[in-house]
Parts: sequence; C-alpha cells; structure tokens
Amino acid sequence: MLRRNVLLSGLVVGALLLAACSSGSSDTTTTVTDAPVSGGTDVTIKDFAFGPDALVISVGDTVLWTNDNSSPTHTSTSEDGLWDSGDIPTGSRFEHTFEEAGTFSYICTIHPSMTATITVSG
Ligand SMILES: [Cu+2]
Repeated sequence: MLRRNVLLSGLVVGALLLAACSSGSSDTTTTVTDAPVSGGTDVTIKDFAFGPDALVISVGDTVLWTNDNSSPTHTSTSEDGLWDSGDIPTGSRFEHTFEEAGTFSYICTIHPSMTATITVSG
C-alpha cells in the first residue's frame, strides 16, 4: 500500500513537471474573469419580456437567460422543442448552447405572449 502511494505520487510529480515545462514554453496568457459564461450572450427577462427579443449569435455560443430580481417565474421554451428551461424562478438563470445554425423562436410557457428569437449564424 505504501509502495503504491509512493509510485502514485511519483507519477503526479512527473505530470506536474511536464505541465510546468509545457506552460513555460508557451506565451499564451490566460485571463480569468468573473463572467458567468465565456463567449456567452445574455438575455434578461424583465417586465414580461425577453431583452433583447431578437438575438444574433454564432454556432457554439451559449446564451444565458437571467430572470430579473423583480420578475415572477418565467420559462425559455423553444417552439421547435430545441430547449426548454422549465421554471426559471425570480433571480435565477438558465443557459443553452446552440450547436446548429438557424432562427429559433421561443416563448415563456407561463406567459405565451412573451416571444423572442435567437438567430444562430454558422
Ligand atoms: Cu413568463
């Protein structure tokens, strides 16, 4: 058991050394931000509306819906069945990543007069 642990820690150290070497030879700078989703695009649900109600994004983008603190429960539900958030309570968020191009309409199933579109360009 002890021998196995020594072997394992040797492997870990080796891996760390390798990682240190490869990061040392790279000049890529990684910036850490407090953004909730990198490359994401935000929709705010407020005053019984999606804002913006027409959003243009790229394939692979993640859209983050945030239900405003003053707003009751809503949903973000694709009319094509592509996504369905279920209930998004006050102050909560939902995200969906778009993997195909097209124009997609969605509604709030609780308030069907709330409509909006996401256009995904390839
Ligand atoms: Cu709603």
